[in-house]
Amino acid sequence: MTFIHKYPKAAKVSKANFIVAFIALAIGGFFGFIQALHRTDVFRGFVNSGEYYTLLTGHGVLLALIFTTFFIAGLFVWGVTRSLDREPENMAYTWSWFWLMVIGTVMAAFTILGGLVPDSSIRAAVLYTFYPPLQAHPAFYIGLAMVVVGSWMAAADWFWSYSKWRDDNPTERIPILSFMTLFTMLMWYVCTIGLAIEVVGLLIPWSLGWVVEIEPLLPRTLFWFFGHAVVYFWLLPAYYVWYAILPKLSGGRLFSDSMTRIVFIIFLLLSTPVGYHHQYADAGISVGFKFYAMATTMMLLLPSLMTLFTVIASMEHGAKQRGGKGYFAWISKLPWNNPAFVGCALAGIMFAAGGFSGMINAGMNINLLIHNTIWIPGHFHLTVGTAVALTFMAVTYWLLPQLTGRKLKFKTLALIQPYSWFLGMTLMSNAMHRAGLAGVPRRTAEPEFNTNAMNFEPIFGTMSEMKWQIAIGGTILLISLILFLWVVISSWMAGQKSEKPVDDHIPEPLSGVEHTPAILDNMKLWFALALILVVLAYSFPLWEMIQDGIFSPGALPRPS
Ligand code: HEM
Ligand SMILES: [Cu+2]
Repeated sequence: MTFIHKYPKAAKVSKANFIVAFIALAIGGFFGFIQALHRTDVFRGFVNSGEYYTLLTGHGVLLALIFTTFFIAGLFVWGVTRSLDREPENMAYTWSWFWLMVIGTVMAAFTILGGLVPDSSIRAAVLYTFYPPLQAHPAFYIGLAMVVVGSWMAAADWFWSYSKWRDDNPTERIPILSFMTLFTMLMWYVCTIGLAIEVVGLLIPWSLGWVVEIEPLLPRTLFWFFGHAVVYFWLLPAYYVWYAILPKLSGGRLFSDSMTRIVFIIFLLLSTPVGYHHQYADAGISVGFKFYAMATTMMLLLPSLMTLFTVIASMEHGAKQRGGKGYFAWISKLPWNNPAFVGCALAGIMFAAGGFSGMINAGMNINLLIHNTIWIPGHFHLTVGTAVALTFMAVTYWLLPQLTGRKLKFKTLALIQPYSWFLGMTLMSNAMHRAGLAGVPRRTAEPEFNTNAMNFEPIFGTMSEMKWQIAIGGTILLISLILFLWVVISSWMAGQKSEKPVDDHIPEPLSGVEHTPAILDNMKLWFALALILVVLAYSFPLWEMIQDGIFSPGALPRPS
């Protein structure tokens, strides 16, 4: 018996979410490949430079917003169902949030792709941050709003299952998979408040022409209220996999239940108040508030370092069960031939590298050196583009058999896939970081390497070498993506049917829930604290903006 035999209804929901996620991944990834060739001047025949921004918007929205959200929904349906041992409470309700998100996605995608139709008035080349004064067709914002409302309903679905389970199990501790899900979604509720106010209060009325002018600083601030926490909305499900599944894949057990819970609580508390660290270069926000955001951001290093420790300790335990010895020699005993393990492990290594460049982004003064350069895409292709995306791909190799009741096909190709993603990303991201240090901007269709107007002087290597690394890296990534889709589609369609297509048992943690203080499960307490921290972080700067005249059209806010 595996998941699909025990919970056929939930399996269907998870699979439906995964289908949408993988379509978004396929289209978005293909756009990424075109971008990598176009902006390096290696091949510019796919689109013209005006259309580049349409592709870039499609790439950012489809990958960072749609692929992630649908994959996370599929993963959480699996985890909540399994850990509470119950199917969703009401299937009509469950399918309604799924379809709401699908319709919203189609609307947003349609407006973006409209930009590729000559003379079309439907377009949305506003990039995935959609800052005014860039304006999209109203259906773009309405579609995205539907996706967010759908995700709120999905979270409510999981809280609903949880409360029913609680009625039947009044004294039990929240099972760890559900704990991680619920805390991630509490954080999602907090941070999407900013996005909802921005989209519903400002952007939709403005795109419909009901409001003539809006001051860019306010939507930018509301966007980043959401925009930093959203990175944890992507990352926490990857942590979920690293905490709950990776130890098992390494042949061991999770090191500590309470450490896991503490990490998720810290993320709930600190993810939202730090949004200003994306606005270090924005005028109109006093430097003191930016400093506060920097300090809280640095505190967020703590739960990531705790994760590093716990995950490596769990892997070491696994390797030692398999006969590993010594301080480092155990590493060779890890299952380096299991694609699900390899993908998660390589994703973790990339995340450590992304953490280092992230610290530079987070430093208020050093940030100015790399602000809006291609260093930034270099950074987030390590974090969301690999730590998250590669973990999701890898765990699919383990989840898909459970959801379909079929064995994985083409194991060798599946094994090459994470290694090739790692290689492609090493090339592309490394060169992006270095080109960014030399001053090459992000979000531009032009090669910008050796024009007469500007001469970018690298500290190390040459511009042409970096440009080729980006193009070759992007091509290897596309090949890796095709391998992934090939393995998934063929296993899904034609994998051998089996009662137990994969070992899906998850062992108990080494230090279990009996050592975990009960207060960690107090959701009301942590949620209230999170709200208080947000109010503290945002009320003073917003008040300052109002004082500066943000609501009088045309008035330029200045810090007082
Ligand atoms: C096939 C693999 C990929 C390739 C070749 C690729 C390539 C690129 C390139 C070249 C850019 C920079 C464009 C510019 O600033 O002018 C970019 C931007 C971006 N990529 Fe990727 N990428 C890939 C995968 C991913 C994944 C998996 C994610 C997220 C899950 C992602 C998220 C983003 C985002 C959010 C942007 C910024 C868009 C913007 O500035 O509005 N990419 N990508
Ligand atoms: Cu951030």
